[in-house]
Amino acid sequence: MAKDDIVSSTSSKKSDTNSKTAKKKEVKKETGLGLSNKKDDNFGEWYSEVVVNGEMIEYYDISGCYILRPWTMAIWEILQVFFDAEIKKMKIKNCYFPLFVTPDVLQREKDHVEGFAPEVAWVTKSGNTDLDVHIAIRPTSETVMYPYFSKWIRGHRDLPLKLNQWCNVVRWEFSHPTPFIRSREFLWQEGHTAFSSKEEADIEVLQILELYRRIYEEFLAIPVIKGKKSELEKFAGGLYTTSVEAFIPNTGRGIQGATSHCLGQNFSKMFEINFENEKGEKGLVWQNSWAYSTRTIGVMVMVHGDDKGLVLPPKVSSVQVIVVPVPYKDADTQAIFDACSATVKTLSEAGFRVEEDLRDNYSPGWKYSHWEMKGVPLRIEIGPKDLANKQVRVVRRDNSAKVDIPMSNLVEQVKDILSNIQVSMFDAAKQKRDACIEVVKTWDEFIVALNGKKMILAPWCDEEEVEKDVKSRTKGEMGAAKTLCTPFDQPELPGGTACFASGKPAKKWSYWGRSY
Ligand code: 86X
Repeated sequence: MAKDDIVSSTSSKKSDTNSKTAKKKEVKKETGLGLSNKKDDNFGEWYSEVVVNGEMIEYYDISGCYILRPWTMAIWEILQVFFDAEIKKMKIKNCYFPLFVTPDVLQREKDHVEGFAPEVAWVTKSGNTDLDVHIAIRPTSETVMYPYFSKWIRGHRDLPLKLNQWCNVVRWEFSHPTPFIRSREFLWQEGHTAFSSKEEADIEVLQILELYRRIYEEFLAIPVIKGKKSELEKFAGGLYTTSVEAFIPNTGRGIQGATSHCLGQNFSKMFEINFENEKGEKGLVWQNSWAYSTRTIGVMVMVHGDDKGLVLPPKVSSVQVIVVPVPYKDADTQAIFDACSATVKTLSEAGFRVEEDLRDNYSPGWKYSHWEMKGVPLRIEIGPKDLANKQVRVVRRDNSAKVDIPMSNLVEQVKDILSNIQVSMFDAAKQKRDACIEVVKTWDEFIVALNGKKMILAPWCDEEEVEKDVKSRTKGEMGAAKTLCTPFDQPELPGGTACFASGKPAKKWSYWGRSY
């Protein structure tokens, strides 16, 4: 984006076309602002463009790897502060294990690694020398951590052991990479806990899942469904998997938002994580593991973004309010700038994240587009008229609503508007998501709904063979349909209801659809 171009384009009158679209294109060409793809027309291209133009991501010269810019990291840190404080209340402690794993340790739990092996990245050299023993880069840390669980846990007094780490992991995926959603390196937290009883482990699985729900619903303003994964879709190394599932209306795909697993005693058998109980009897610990990743941010962009760019929920936006001076030709520019700075001072003292854009080489209109692209929830404009009337003009990013508010009442009103934005972004996303949910009873209805990009709620016999059959009967260019989850919140299932796919007696309602 060349600044000089912008200044000349806004001051010169070389535009000679009346066509609105041609004019728009010209602005785009000269300023680099605006998106050339529309969300509803070309979703994939729109997404790539919005994460870059919104200054969240920069592409890197390794496919599937992305630079996370400050605009992204600020969101990640807000989620991190929340989650970290919550798990500390649960007496979970942070730690850090090494990035590298020996082949030995990686393969200790063969069944767990087998299917994933092609995704593991290896260090094979130091300088020009081939390493005698190649070293793997962690794709997840079960095998890294559990040998030490075995060492550290002796008796019941060593339990529960509750650890978490904030780190990066590498999975060398070969399917189409997408910023945040499927990248070869990503950031996450991984929690790993060990208990003396299954009951304690079961409770924690749901406590963590509730925190994941809150991240999506309370922070990112995205509705999710809590539920249990099918045997086919669960983490194969574990006993059962719970998840929060989100939905992307534009693509008609479900997306796993975060997972909380009960591992049962599978890993404690493999890694010999034993303890002696009060009666002196030996037992195997019960384990959980759970994670959410930077994928959360991609889901947020996909759900809320629009044709003007990102739309950030106030709770996670690093800038909640942007103040823009609007100095007309003969106005007292200094007085307007002073009013902007005073507004910033008042709002930041009241605890809002607020910035002013006083750059003199950009026009107000350019700044509006810029901060809209970056998704700042609220814009405050201050011009000569506002100054005279002791008011500011406030413009919402989510619905473009404009109101004038008296400077005397600034803090209270901004607070109300921001919390209103947070709520209405969630409500709008929920309304859109709910409109995509289709209840079906038969195979024919299922196929119609699937082609209509729906998230399908269907009665199911809960047989693995039937799920495999649904997968193979729906596979094609768009990818096969599978179960997303069995929601904990089960609608009534009248006796005699048949499975939509097999016709056998249905055991439960499950969500089905294509997914990421
Ligand atoms: C599954 C399971 C589990 C701790 C979580 O979902 C929460 C946090 N881990 C992760 N998974 C793998 O086990 C895995 C293993 C290898 Cl070797 C790999 F290359 C990729 C993997 N991907 C996922």
